[in-house]
Amino acid sequence: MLMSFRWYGSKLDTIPLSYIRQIPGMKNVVSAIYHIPVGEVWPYEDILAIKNKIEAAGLMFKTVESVNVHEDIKLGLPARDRYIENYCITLHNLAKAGIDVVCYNFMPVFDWMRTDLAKVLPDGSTALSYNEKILTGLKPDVLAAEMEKGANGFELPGWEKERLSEVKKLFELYKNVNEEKLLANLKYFLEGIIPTAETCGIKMAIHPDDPPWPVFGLPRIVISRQHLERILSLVDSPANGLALCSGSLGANRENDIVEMFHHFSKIKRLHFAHVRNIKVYGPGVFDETAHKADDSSLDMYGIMKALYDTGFTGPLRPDHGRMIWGEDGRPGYGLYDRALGALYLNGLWDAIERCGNT
Ligand SMILES: [Mn+2]
Repeated sequence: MLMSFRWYGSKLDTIPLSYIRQIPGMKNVVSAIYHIPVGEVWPYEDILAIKNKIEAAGLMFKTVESVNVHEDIKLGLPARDRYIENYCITLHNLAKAGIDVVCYNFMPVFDWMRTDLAKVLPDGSTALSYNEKILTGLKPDVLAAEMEKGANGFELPGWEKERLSEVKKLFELYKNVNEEKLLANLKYFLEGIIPTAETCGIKMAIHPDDPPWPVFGLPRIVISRQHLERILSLVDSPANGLALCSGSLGANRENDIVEMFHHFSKIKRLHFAHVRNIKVYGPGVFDETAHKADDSSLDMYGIMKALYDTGFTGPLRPDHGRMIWGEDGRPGYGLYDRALGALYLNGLWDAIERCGNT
């Protein structure tokens, strides 16, 4: 297991790499190139520049999250071939710089979604939260505007301005795309990029849809064990793998998270782990919480044990955190609570390892 921390680069992130380096057991940084528009090639020099910064701080840069997939690929439009070609060149450039895991998602129009970016929890901390009831009757562009307002002046990952200005047009285009069509478009994309990933030694990791159910009537194809199995079978290659995210998949209590981590890690198709806790109040209602089990719904110990037992060596990050101790930052991506999350997971791992070796 390679303990990792997401960082948005020196221009966009408020957290210095030197602070990340001080989190006990922190080894690897997960980052991306943010100034290149979705669909265009990431130049090797730009990747190298960020890698050099990270390594100068005493950390590794082995994992990219995300190389986003252009909507034309998800929609199956003719321009997709050019974007797939660009994607392959980006993979080559990343491999040349030593990256071996690339995360992406295949969610139409919106990336992850919440209805409150700063819900006050009983202890006074604030957290990302979701309540289906709030969404009912809300127009997609109104929600997009709300997300932007609540983002503290930061651009949220997956909620880039150029994408959101197109919301209405995109909904029109997605009218003819159902689950099967979206899956066929994913297959086409994977057939285009997996041979390149294989050649250059990159493991692709698809992130589950968050939340794990359809929103605004848009299709979702990465929300259950059956969906994940189906995606792996679209192109049966070790390079076609998963980024399991406990907080995303776990919002649907029918998903057996521990079993999923165990199974997909055992068959060596789990390439990236996002381990965070949530408190689920009922279908379609949840808050993001601290990793500790006291007031949350998911079995963090069970997940870490599943990873340990199956010999998981890939990157793992604590994913999101709450805002605590007066910290002001990008919702979900402050320093303090994510550092606590990493430490909690490292503690579990150490204990499991000690028990496993006696
Ligand atoms: Mn995640």
